[in-house]
Amino acid sequence: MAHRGRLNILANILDKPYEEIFSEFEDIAYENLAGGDGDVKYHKGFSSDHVNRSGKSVHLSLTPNPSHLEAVDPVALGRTRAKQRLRNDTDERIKVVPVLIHGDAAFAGQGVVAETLNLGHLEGYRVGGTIHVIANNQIGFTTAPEEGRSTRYATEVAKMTEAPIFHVNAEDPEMVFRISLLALKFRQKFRKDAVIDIIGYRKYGHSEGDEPSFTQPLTYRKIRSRPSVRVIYAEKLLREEILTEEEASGLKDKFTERLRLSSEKVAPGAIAPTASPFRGRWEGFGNPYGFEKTETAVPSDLLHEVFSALTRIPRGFSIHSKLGKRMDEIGKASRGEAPVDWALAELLAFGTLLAEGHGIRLSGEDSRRGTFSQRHAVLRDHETGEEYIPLNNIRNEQGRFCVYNSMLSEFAVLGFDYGYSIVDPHMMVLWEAQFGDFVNGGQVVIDQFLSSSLSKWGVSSGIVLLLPHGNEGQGPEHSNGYLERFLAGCAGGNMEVVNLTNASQYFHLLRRQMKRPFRRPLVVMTPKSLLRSGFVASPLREFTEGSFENFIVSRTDPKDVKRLIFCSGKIFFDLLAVFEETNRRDVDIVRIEQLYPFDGEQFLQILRRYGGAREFVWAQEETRNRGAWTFMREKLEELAGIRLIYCGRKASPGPAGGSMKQHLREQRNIVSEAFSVKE
Ligand SMILES: Cc1ncc(C[n+]2csc(CCOP(=O)(O)OP(=O)(O)O)c2C)c(N)n1
Repeated sequence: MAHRGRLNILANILDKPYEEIFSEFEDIAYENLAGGDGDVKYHKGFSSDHVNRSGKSVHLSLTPNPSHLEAVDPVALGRTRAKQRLRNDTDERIKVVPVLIHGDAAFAGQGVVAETLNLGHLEGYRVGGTIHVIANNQIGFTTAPEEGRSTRYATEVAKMTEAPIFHVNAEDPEMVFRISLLALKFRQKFRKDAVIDIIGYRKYGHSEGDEPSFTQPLTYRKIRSRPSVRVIYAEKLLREEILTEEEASGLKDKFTERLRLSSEKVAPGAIAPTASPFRGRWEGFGNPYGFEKTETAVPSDLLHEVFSALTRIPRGFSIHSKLGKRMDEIGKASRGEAPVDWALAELLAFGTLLAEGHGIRLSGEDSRRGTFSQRHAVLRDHETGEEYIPLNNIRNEQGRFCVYNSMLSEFAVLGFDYGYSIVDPHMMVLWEAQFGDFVNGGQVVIDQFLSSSLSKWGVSSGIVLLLPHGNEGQGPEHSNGYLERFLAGCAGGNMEVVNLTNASQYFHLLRRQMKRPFRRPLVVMTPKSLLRSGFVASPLREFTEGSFENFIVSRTDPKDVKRLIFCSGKIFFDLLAVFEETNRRDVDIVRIEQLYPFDGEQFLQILRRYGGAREFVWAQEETRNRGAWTFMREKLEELAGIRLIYCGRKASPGPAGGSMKQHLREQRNIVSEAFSVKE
């Protein structure tokens, strides 16, 4: 919900104790936060069980939301869908109902509203209808309706889903109540959205303290002389002889007394500690980030069980002829006759996790086949169009693999998947960008939720972002997953950012994500042209032994090394070509696979092995103002007391140029400089 009325909802609908709310006003509750920086009181979530008069219990849960209006909409829907799954409510979707409370200006103005309306009825994202309540006070901060929308009603956008829209007078509480019931019944019966537009006014200025008559003098003159809804309603009840004067004022006095008593209780130490957010399914996942190695290798039997599921095609099912070749490749890899490429490593990670009982949800644009035709997670019968998902046919008892092609949106879909990920730590949730740069459209979700929700609200997520990244001469678009932006948001072990160079690393990374006693968002810069390349492919034994490595060094004998080249991701292969060609004994390349959290201790241990190294180079293919350079420079120089020489593209407004020739020339220059440049 929006900010306005939030404390009211927390106190009166969710029964959040007034003492707790008052203590937040006094800033006392900060002492009780479960770590992190916290947030202002009107952004926080809360859950409670409400027992009605007939003794039935309803669990109510308010999702924490940032100030960025409407950004929480898809998050709440994703959370709803995950909760429906946990309650086996995936057919009817009537046990968990999402309710979104909007402001009128935000509902008409924010594009994510339309995205969310569109999303909520698609396969993979369906929630059985959302109830939208517009707290329509006919103003947005100081902006009048005619300045804020081109339509008469604030609710026009909802017509796209053919939702019924009820416009109700806010001064008639009984009508609001009746319409709310009607909307709920409609939603439960038809499993579609319903919109309740409650039209009223804002009594005071924006944020209560503002002076509203600077901008709306006439409206506020009228509002000041208007009796409040409480007074209007009390008068009606008096007229209808439902209440007496004494009862009406008694109710008011009782409530004021309750507030007074609660506020008196607020003193340091008087408040019960805030309950840990790591309860229920999150029990045991409240640990801080740690670099301990996680066992992620799998027994050969398990690996082969997944291999055979990947190549087993149901009798009579005809696959596309080109996929027959892919099946042969998988067969060869399973026999150790060919290395395992990136796409196959991913399927093996998914398959082994599923066999171990984890559910997996992968969503993104064209993710079922894969943008680069690499994944083929869903096969289609070439004659009938019927679909078959090999990963759902590994063994009888296994987790379910849910893979969806999303609608063409990043904001709402990433928000939805993030919302899904905060419900169940045992389920793996992945969101994939078509190309890394489109993550732009989901930036609000990244800044306001993904990177900061643990610190602000104690809300953990293990969501995985797959962002195709790398300069390949394709021009300014399609080259960059905005690595630098993720790194700029890193602090306090809030998320992991990796840029990997081989398939088995990816396999161990994905498995590690589900095997640790904490959850953090994981941002993976993924390959494009290298997806099927032998460069990143790994031998089979690397899947049955070993684990994820933060750093990879090339030499076993570092004593002759005078120059160390640090890099991350795809540029390594260009460096490697020269390294092998020139057979330089005095140079080594250190791949930094996990950029954040950065294991400084392990890095120093590696550095100590290269006691003779005097020159340190950072090589990257990204432009100087992008990639990991600024982030790593400060880190490495401070940590190790070294000076780094930069070898990479010069700073530029765009992430890459438009010419392939220029791209190749620049790539060659970076590499030759990395081996030869002097400070
Ligand atoms: C995306 C975004 N832009 C701007 C703001 C600043 N802002 C806070 S409240 C508000 C007005 C919102 O009006 P409305 O949606 O009608 O809700 P109301 O505050 O009137 O309840 C604005 C512009 C914001 N919080 N989020």
